[in-house]
Amino acid sequence: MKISPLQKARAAYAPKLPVALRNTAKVKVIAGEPTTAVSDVEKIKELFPTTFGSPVLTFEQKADACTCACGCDAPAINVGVILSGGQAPGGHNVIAGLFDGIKSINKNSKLYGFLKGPDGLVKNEVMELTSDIIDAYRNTGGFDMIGSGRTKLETEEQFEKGYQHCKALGISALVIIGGDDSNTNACLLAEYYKGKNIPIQVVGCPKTIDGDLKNEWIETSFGFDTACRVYSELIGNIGRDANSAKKYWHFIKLMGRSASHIALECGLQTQANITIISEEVEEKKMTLDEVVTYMANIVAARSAAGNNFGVALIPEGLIEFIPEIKVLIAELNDLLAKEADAFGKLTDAEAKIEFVKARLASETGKVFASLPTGIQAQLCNDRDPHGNVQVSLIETEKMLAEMVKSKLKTIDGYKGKFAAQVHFFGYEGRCAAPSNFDADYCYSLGYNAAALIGAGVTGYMSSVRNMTKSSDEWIAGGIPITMMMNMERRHGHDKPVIKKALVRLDGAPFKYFASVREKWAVETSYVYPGPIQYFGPSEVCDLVTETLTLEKA
Ligand code: FBP
Repeated sequence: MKISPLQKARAAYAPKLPVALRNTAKVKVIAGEPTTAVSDVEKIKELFPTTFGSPVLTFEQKADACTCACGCDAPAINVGVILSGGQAPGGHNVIAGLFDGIKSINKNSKLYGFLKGPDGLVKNEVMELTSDIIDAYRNTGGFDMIGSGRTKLETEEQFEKGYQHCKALGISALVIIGGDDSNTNACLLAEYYKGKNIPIQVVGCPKTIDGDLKNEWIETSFGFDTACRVYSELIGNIGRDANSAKKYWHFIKLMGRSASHIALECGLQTQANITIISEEVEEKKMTLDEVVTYMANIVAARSAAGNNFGVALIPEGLIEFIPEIKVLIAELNDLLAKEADAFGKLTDAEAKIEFVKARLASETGKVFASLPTGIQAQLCNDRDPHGNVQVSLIETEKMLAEMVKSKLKTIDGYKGKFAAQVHFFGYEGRCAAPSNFDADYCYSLGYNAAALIGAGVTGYMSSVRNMTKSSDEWIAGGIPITMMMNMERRHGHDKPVIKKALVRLDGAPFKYFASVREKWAVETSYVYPGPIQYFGPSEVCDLVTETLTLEKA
């Protein structure tokens, strides 16, 4: 198979490891105090009777290694690994780290990859991951080694099937690489197996480009760093083009299903003129018109200074955070579910829009009427199998560009020219070759997951922290997943879930951004981050996100 010169050279990169994991035979486990949950403690305790309260674990190196023939008398272990959810740069390195980690425990250990996500476990689609396979994927982007999927592991039937399939292969531990929901389900699986004395450990690894799986113990989810660098490179290039031609406003929607971490990080890296943060819009209860007015005023102010160009960053999840649109979407979901038959008979967009207009309540009807026709049609059309509007398919960037254009006509004294270009950056960043940060972090998370398996624990998430410091100071260990949980209302039921980390308006990254955004809006102070550097001096290769740097400052 032909590979690019970069891929070939990058395969030789040796990711860094925390000191505690550098000699497996010397790993010492330090257990902290019993833990609790984020909130709803009694309920979480009741739902996770055997895994609740486990201590935080930290690995250290003891002075002496064991002296047996293989360097360690730990038995060989067979481990299964699953990639769950959307792709994120570094997934292959988690698997490579896990492979090297279990081999360092005992060279006869085996790693099995369940194919196409959690479905592979349920349907027994699996392959052994040999060193040849692992070596071909070291430091590469993508999840194509074993594939991924969005099936949720949540029913007893799935858990039992998974058990039978693991038993047949002698698998005694599963590593689930996923976001908040997948790790919540990893914990349910751990609880089920432990509660039934089924000898299968379950360990999670924090993945998602969205950056919304983080807390005191999980500093960041992997993939966020690389994805943001790819988007920021492109935004920087666009900023430079805008500043060269001086004739376009670029409206750029950035992936991130609900949280705005990606938009904030890219705004910080590139100093774009406008960065909308959904969490702020919700907090201030801004209407769509207020968001549009805010943007149009910046366009007008720049125009008054002779700058009829700019760059605006829009988080993918924005539409769901605007309170009035949230209400509209909820009403639309109900309406179209109730009137599914009559609505289903309509074929053209115009008829669908009229159908909806005639039935919406008066306030929501006004909001609907204020939207551009294309967006009205998208709100009527794009529904997922659960009957919900698929917000990621709504072209918010286009909607805002159109609405800003109209709004400018109402601004006193505005005489500028407004021409917009729209973009959506999402999939471009999800499978990029991992930056040094993600390559190191992911390899360490996988190696650390092996150490957690070696320590015999279950229901833990692999944690490597202190990542803004040199690898000699990274702290490796395990965090009980129940510790990150609270109860939330999902699809009409109260469920235990890992608390999703939205952008905190009292957090250092947002506060810094808020202190400089007015200047960035009016002045043209773009930063051009350029492409991720894989070779060269540490100051360009070993960067840490602005978000993490500000959070740890
Ligand atoms: P995960 O939360 O599974 O990591 O996925 C994140 C994400 O990339 C979002 O940013 C985006 O909204 C969504 O996946 C897109 O999903 P799909 O790949 O199914 O189109």
